[in-house]
Amino acid sequence: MDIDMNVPHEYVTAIDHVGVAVPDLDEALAYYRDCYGMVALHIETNEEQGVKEAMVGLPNQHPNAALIQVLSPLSEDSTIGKFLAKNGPGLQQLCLRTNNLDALSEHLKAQGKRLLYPEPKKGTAGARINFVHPKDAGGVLLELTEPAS
Ligand code: CMX
Repeated sequence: MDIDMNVPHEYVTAIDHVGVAVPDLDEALAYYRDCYGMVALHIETNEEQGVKEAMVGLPNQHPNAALIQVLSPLSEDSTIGKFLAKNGPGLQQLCLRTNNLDALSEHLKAQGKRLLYPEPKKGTAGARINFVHPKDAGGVLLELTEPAS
């Protein structure tokens, strides 16, 4: 079968992570460690997104394997704070990795999909990120991330 390398789906390279909203980051990290032997591979505070977050995985996993992003709110009126108030703890997002966020964004916009930000914002470890509105993504908040090189 011939594969057209120019079609937009070639811009999606991996399932990067699933994001889980939690009220208490340390409690959540203890849960993943004690129950599954998973560890925080990266922790950071992202003021713009209103979160303290951890990327959780297995200590020796493949560098490209999908992770769990544990998201705790910096305040009650942050996105995660409001999500917790409305839904309680749980799955908040699915994130796809891309090697060309700009091209993928243009493709999605041409399909009538609403991106939340007119321009990408800063995500985990300096990645460029944007989101597809859950109403345009099958009821799932879909993050797109282009990792920093
Ligand atoms: N997953 C699925 N559906 C969701 C959702 C989510 N996480 N968040 C909201 N929705 C749905 C709601 O159920 C609601 O549907 P109904 O109208 O049928 O009830 C609709 O979307 C609007 O919901 P809302 O409660 O009014 O939510 P807001 O408009 O306040 O916010 C959204 C929704 C997606 C715009 C907001 O969550 C957002 O800006 N997200 C992007 C930023 C983000 O998530 N930052 C934290 C993570 C940071 C990171 O990953 O780095």
